[in-house]
Amino acid sequence: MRLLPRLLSSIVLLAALSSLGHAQDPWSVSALSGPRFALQAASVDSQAFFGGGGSTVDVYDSTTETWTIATLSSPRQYLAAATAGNQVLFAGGFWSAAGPSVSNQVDIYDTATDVWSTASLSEPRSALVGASVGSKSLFAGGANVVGAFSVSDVVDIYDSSTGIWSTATLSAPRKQLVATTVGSKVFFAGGLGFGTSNVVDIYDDSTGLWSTASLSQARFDLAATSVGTKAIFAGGRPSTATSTMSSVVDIYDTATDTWTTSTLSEPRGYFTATTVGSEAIFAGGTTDVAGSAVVDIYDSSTDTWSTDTVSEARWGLVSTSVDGKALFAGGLTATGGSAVVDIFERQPMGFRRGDSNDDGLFDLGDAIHTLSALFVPGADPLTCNDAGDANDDGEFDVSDAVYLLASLFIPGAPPVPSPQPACGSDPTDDVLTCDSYGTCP
Ligand SMILES: [Ca+2]
Ligand SMILES: [Ca+2]
Ligand SMILES: [Ca+2]
Repeated sequence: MRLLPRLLSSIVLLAALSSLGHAQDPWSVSALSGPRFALQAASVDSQAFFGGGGSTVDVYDSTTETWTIATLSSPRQYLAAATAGNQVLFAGGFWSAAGPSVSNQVDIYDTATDVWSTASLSEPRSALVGASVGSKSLFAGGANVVGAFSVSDVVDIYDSSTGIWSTATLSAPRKQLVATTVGSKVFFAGGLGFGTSNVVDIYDDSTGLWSTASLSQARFDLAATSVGTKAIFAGGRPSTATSTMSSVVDIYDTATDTWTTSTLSEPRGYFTATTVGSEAIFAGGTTDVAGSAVVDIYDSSTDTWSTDTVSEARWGLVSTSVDGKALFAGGLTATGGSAVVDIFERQPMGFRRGDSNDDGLFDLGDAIHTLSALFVPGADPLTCNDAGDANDDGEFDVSDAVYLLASLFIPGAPPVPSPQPACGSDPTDDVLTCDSYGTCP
């Protein structure tokens, strides 16, 4: 009768010790070759491209973690970027020093051949938006005149598999809209037309058909990204008549064909969003009183929101994701353009498979810890489910205790798969998480 209390107290102690494990800071900082805003970003394979806000394109290669520079055929701000197959495109925009004309220029970089070429939009415009689906880039809306109010409903579509350009039209002309893609569907949402727009134009690349939906609140200069089956539209400015920003988040789930809403931790507009893994990240912006460093993160694996910060408060920054890294670059601060690039990357937590109690040893205590985590009411869950997944089948269940006991005590039984005995990350991707593991560096 004395064994059980002792066993439970040692489980509690070990659980307390394992909670000392650490979650590493996912943020680091790099820099563009110079400060700029009203640029755009897109990624192909391991390369992230930050072009415009001038004529410079800063190219980040995530495999070497190095930067190189390319040049657009003309300097432009308020342009759009998208990818098509192996190609990245920068389209439209305008440059005030070049006079009051809007550009129809498209710069196309082919990552497979390392060649830049140019093309033309069917109509010059700035403050348009770019999107990518399948082998296609789409450039939608925008303003075609500088200095007077104008809006366009044109969508230029480039298919990299044929090299052919075609056009379509939005259901309502507007600029300062956003776009994001889920599967075969591209969503063009909100914007400023003849009034603030709540329109969502949806292009389905599998059918070539267009349809419409509505945001719960009309707004422009919002931010959009997608994660899993969800398209997410956040914040923005609801009216040109007031400086109040929106905290509304509209979420469309393509799996259930339903719209829901959520709320940003701080109302803001003119910000940016991108996604890495299960996390949709909304960063920076302006409250119209001040620049914001706030980051709202939606984790689709847990359906929860959390907050964080970028290293510098700024608006008009841009973002893209490459190889599990989300990069947030440039923008405007109260004192001018920013060159800051905030990089968000979850480091895979090192662990030893089978060491479910995180004491650095692989022994009977782990089988006991695994069984108590699974079956003792009130016992703490593992902080590193990957360590508990002794058979590395992507699930944490009783078969892991059986496998672990067999490998410990039955001669000839298969050993626990890597990483074991050395620390490492999970070589086989699965839905299990390892939030904390204290006995590996
Ligand atoms: Ca152990
Ligand atoms: Ca398992
Ligand atoms: Ca695994």
